[in-house]
Amino acid sequence: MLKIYGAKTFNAVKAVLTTEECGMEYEYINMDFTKGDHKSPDYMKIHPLGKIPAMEDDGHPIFESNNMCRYIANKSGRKLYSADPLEAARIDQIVDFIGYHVGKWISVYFFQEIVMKKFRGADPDAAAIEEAAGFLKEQLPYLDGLLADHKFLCGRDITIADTVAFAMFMTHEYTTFDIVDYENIRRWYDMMKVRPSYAATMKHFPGGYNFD
Ligand SMILES: N[C@@H](CCC(=O)N[C@@H](CS)C(=O)NCC(=O)O)C(=O)O
Repeated sequence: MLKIYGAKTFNAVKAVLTTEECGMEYEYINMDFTKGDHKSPDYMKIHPLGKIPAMEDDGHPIFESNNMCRYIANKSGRKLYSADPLEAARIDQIVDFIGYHVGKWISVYFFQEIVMKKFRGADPDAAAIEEAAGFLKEQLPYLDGLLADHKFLCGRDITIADTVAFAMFMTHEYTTFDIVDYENIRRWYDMMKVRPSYAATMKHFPGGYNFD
């Protein structure tokens, strides 16, 4: 059985949401950053850098959340992924676009307005947020356009591009990042949120990314 080690972070949500969508059995192990669970010698055998999330499949350690999602999808019989190289590349290009671009900038809001403000008691860096907002303004219309033509980011079926992106977009509920100008992203987000996988996932993350 899969063992997923997570905490309240979007990277952990990606992995659990993907597992739920794929209908795979798993055990969720909640890691407490404040107690240093992620730096314990046992956990460092699973993730050598002591980062969250990570997983084990029959004792085999796997880390990096997008890679975990792809592995889970492949293992499930390629639900949410594809055996066809071209289809797989089309899914991966959106996963990478989220990882290297859109998600990177959404993370700035998460870091500044949740990590810095709530955990470190510091004022969010307005210039960093403004820079992120500028890049998102350039990048989000592309995703909105994809969703104008399709129900999901890569077509009519849900893929790991959706689960990876959704976990990042959840940030808009807890920070000043907003998607009000993107009608199709909003529709997709609301549709993803009523899927049974979301409710099942959020049992492990009570309160979402809110740490009040
Ligand atoms: N690229 C990695 C990021 C993992 C990561 O940086 N996790 C953070 C929390 S979001 C962490 O564990 N930070 C604690 C640390 O680095 O000590 C992934 O997608 O899994």
